Amino acid sequence: MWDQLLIDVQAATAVPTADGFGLIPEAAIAIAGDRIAWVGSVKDLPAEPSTLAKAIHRGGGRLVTPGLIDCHTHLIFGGERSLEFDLRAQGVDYATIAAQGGGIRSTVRLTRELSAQALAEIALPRARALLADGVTTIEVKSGYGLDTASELKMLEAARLVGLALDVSIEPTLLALHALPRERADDRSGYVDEVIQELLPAVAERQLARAVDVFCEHIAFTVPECARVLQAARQLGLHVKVHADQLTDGGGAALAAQFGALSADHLEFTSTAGVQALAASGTVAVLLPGAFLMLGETRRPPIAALRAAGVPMAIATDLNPGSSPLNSLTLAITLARAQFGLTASEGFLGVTAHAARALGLSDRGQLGAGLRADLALWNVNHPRELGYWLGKPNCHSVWRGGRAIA
Ligand code: DI6
Ligand code: FE
Repeated sequence: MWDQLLIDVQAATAVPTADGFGLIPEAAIAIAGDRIAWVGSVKDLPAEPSTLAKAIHRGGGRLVTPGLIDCHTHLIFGGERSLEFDLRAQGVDYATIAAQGGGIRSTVRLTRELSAQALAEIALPRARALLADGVTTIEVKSGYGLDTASELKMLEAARLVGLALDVSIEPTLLALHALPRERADDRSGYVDEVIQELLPAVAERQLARAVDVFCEHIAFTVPECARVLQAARQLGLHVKVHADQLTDGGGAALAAQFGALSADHLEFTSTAGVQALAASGTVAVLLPGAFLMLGETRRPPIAALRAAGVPMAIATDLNPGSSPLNSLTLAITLARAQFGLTASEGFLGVTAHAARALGLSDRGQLGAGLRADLALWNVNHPRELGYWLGKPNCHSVWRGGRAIA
């Protein structure tokens, strides 16, 4: 006998079918412990539903999907940078603001001042908002510490959020984000320290599953990033790259070279970069919030990614500088409106493909053996998840078989 059985729902399983969503109109989902035990059409159940499980839940005809996965966030940070948004409105661009001491480094100052507990405390409402929007897994990057102790503190804060809230936190060490002010004259020494001190400390304490780098003219060069990615791989960590956001710096090819789980942003990625991603099986993570808030005009090469069969994921990139976007469903709509993704691409981008961008094979779809992370929605069709702008459609959220929101 199953523990729980959810009926009177329409399921979008994110298991590819001709409709693009893996729809099951009159679905039943059986749960055993924290896992899905069975998914199918209610008429294919082996017996009368009430005889099959200890608890029967009726979904009131709602849509059920996998719990959504936000595969790229900078959830942990001190302060906010609304003033910079105003500066950009007055014509000062992101790179200039960064060069003048604003940008990432200003968040670093505020983040260094706070304890792990205080950082977790101010991140909690942001995590709760994601959760209320159907998200059950949040990737969280460090990268506003820029010294070993402060980076470890950020990863600890991410862990505390996961303890305080019923949500899966997937921590990523953003090892190269910006050159800290105190190391302005010592680029190679800083990269050495990241490799010799920070990476081993994180690997030893198992504080992150992946290492990320910001490969960009205002951040770190391809050779600098390559050194760090190489070291990360040697420590057995996954890698990711912030690639080609503001210029075509070869970031996608770099990600592919190191077998990265994902290459993120990609606005300026060339055809060769797309081919490289396809060959390495790297997921393209699209970040429409940063595109919108930085007033970008150059779109990621969606048609080429699609043609090459590169899986596309969508994430909030939630951060105080370029993307203060605190809703993953809004991110879907923005990706669809700005980049021309189909409804199915939007849906898979926050479910199956987002799981792949994190190297997680136990979630992102509704299927037997996978985690029972579910979201129920007050909508008629999964198309609507990437259609409304800011309308709260999420009815309830389950994580590991338990109703949590
Ligand atoms: N790319 C981003 O989107 C964020 N970091 C990065 O490398 C922006 C971070 C910030 O501006 O604070
Ligand atoms: Fe980012």
